[in-house]
Amino acid sequence: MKVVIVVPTYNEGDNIGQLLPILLEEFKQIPNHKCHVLVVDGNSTDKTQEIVQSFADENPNIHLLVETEKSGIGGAYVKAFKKAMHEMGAEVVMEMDADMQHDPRDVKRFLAEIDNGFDYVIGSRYVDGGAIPQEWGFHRKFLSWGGSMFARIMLGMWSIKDFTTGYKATRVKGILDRLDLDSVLSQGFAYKIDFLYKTFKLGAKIKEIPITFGLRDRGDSKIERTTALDSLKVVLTIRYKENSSFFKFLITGLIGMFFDFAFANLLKFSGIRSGFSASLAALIAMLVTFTLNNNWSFKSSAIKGVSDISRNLVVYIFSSSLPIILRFFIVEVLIVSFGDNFMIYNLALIVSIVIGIAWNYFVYSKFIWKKTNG
Ligand SMILES: Nc1nc2c(ncn2[C@@H]2O[C@H](COP(=O)(O)OP(=O)(O)OP(=O)(O)O)[C@@H](O)[C@H]2O)c(=O)[nH]1
Ligand SMILES: [Mg+2]
Repeated sequence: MKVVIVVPTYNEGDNIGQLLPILLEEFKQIPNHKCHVLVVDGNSTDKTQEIVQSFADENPNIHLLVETEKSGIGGAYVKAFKKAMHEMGAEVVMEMDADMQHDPRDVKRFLAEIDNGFDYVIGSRYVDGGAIPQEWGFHRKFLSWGGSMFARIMLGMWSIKDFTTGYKATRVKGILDRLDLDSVLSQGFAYKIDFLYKTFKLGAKIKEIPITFGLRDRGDSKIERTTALDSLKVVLTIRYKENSSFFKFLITGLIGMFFDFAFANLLKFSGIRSGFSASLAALIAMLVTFTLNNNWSFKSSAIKGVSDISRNLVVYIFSSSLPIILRFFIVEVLIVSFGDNFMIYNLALIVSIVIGIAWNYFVYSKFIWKKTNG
């Protein structure tokens, strides 16, 4: 297969001249694949481009792509992936740093897993046999490990251990050629989390292999101060996009509560009997939330037409009332069992609110605004 190893560089003049000859030597040990290197340079101000160009002049397997402007590592990879796929005919694309932190002698281990049928091979620092530099300070260790753990929990991808590693191999056919490269959520290091998630969602066969992440011994780190924040933003954006109707449903619930309180007071003080005011306010709040849910939270499956709306509104009011009735029993049972005090009462309220949210979301999304195929 044709393999293109993409190496992003920004002022890596001290490293790239060391890496390229090692890679060329390695390629001799991988005779079953045609291996190429594509260096994508973010318009370095040092000698990186000259060094790579002189290698490219001598070796048909080494290529240089120069960005007119540094666009961040994510932006650089997107440009290079496009060139690798559309101009170079890559069947496998690899990601590798220029600063020798990724051992170039591991390339064959990645390709062996592609040969075994895997689509996406991740060089992982957090599986057995993998390692991060012992010299890293607590801060960096914590950010790297904690970041992966956070992404793992938030994205529900339990099978993956290392979310931010930069050493990978991806099959083009069916995987990279199905990713929308232009909609990448970050131009910086956090693109890695975004692509990993999207590749996972495509149903790629993923394999994590252990790698030892070395220490950068020359040149400066390009990792930006904002990387952690940017990664957080990417993880939350993915979660929001996947669950936007749930978040909108929650906000609608809060707005409903506001209407409930406002009308309960407004009606009572305009002279209507308290009991009626309270019940009428609940009904008004339900009409408001039904309208918001129909036109916003579940907009893609919005109900139209008077008869459909009326029928579903009745189901809505009925089903939304059930958790309120259940609340009576939860509060009573907990108080009888654990004592009648402020803490137990409010704990019972929280339990019933959580049950209510879960029940309502279940009924709304599965029955009232169920997704129709297509
Ligand atoms: N083209 C391009 N390459 C970049 C950019 N930012 C970083 N790189 C390259 O991406 C690779 C990874 O960056 P590093 O600074 O090594 O990040 P790191 O390995 O997480 O951090 P260190 O351990 O400090 O080296 C290196 O080869 C960089 O030269 C960029 O904006 N554009
Ligand atoms: Mg590095």
